[in-house]
Amino acid sequence: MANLQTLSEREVQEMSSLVQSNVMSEVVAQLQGLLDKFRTATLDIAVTGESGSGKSTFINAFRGLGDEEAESAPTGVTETTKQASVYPHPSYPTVRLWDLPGIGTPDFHPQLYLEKVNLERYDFFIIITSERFKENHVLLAQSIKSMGKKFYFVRSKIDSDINCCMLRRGNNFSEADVLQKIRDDCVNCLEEAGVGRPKVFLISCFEVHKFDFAKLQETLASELDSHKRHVFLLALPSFSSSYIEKKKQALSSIVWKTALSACLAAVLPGPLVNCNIQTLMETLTSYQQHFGVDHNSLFKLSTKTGRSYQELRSQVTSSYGVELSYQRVEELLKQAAVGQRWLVGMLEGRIPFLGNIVNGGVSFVASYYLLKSAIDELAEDGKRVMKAALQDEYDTTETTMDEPEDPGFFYFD
Ligand SMILES: Nc1nc2c(ncn2[C@@H]2O[C@H](COP(=O)(O)OP(=O)(O)O)[C@@H](O)[C@H]2O)c(=O)[nH]1
Ligand SMILES: [Mg+2]
Repeated sequence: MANLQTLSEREVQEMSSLVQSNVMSEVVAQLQGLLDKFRTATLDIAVTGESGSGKSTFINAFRGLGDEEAESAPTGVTETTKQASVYPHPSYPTVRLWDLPGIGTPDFHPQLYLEKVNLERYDFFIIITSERFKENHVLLAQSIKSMGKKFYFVRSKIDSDINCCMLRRGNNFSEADVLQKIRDDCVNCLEEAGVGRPKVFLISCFEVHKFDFAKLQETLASELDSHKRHVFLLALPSFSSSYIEKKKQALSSIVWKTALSACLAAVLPGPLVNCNIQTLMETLTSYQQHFGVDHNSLFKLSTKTGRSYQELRSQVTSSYGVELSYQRVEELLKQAAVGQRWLVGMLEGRIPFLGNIVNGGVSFVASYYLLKSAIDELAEDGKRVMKAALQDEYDTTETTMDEPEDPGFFYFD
């Protein structure tokens, strides 16, 4: 069950100032505008490197796809195009990965290249190599930096390196030593070429749960601003419980805004009446998708992993994982309202009228409690589903990450 103590002092204060300083319709408009920013935030990630370095494979792995799916970027093909190709994330189309033309030609000119691929379009660049970093990588990184954008160095196909060493060295083999050697080599190469204190992520697109793939994603998330970070975190694949936790944190950080928006909209006159149930139903449906427990996600996962749909479905045991109807949400909301008297009391004391805004027996407290419980319980469902699907491959280590910063109510930029 959700712990309502999570409604922090700061959140109550923000809520109080917002509600007291504005007329209701303005509050609703501001809240909805703010939530829309989270929903519609775009993220454009450019992936560049030499032909054959693994750009297209990386783009597929990042989007949670294999190489052979309908929406996958073609891999193992020689690049002929000079244009960037765009690949939206299958579930979060505002997160787009761009497959950039190869940079290997001897007459490579970074500035012209960046103009041609339209540098301004991207939030940041991933520069991939499957061998040593060369002059072109460094020239490109310097140009990207001089034009005010960020880049990250990635060394791909680490699984191949490990396998080669294992074959060559037999029992004398230490994976940690091989990784350290590759890392040192990459860093030295870049330092010699004039890149100060480079950070290099070692990855395998065939074993994304190993090496630095998760670290790369965490680093990218931590360097994005709050709206972009929100959509980025939701787009992370669910193959480890640590990623599911991050999605949970991202959704929890805006849950009181979502609840407030739904319950205030319902007390305005006109066509918005009862939109709280509708909004809550839509929100709960989106939560099911975020945690991969809706019909479509389960079906896709079943096809991908060869586990039966029924087996995966049976892992979804929370009351929020069912098919949602208007009546069902109303019922859940009524249940949520029971036993939350203390919070109603607290809010009434602090924010007059908020605790008992009632529309058809529904209040902010019940909406908040419903959404918070749903996030917690669907996240647990999501973990059980992934564990059943991936079995030994499922990573249960839970790294902690600072809660995404809440932009608050007074920054409507
Ligand atoms: N072992 C291994 N092979 C990879 C990895 N990433 C890509 N490849 C292979 O490298 C080849 C080139 O990959 P591709 O993504 O088409 O490279 P691109 O030309 O940069 O887009 C393909 O045969 C991929 O299967 C990886 O992480 N590990
Ligand atoms: Mg390619």
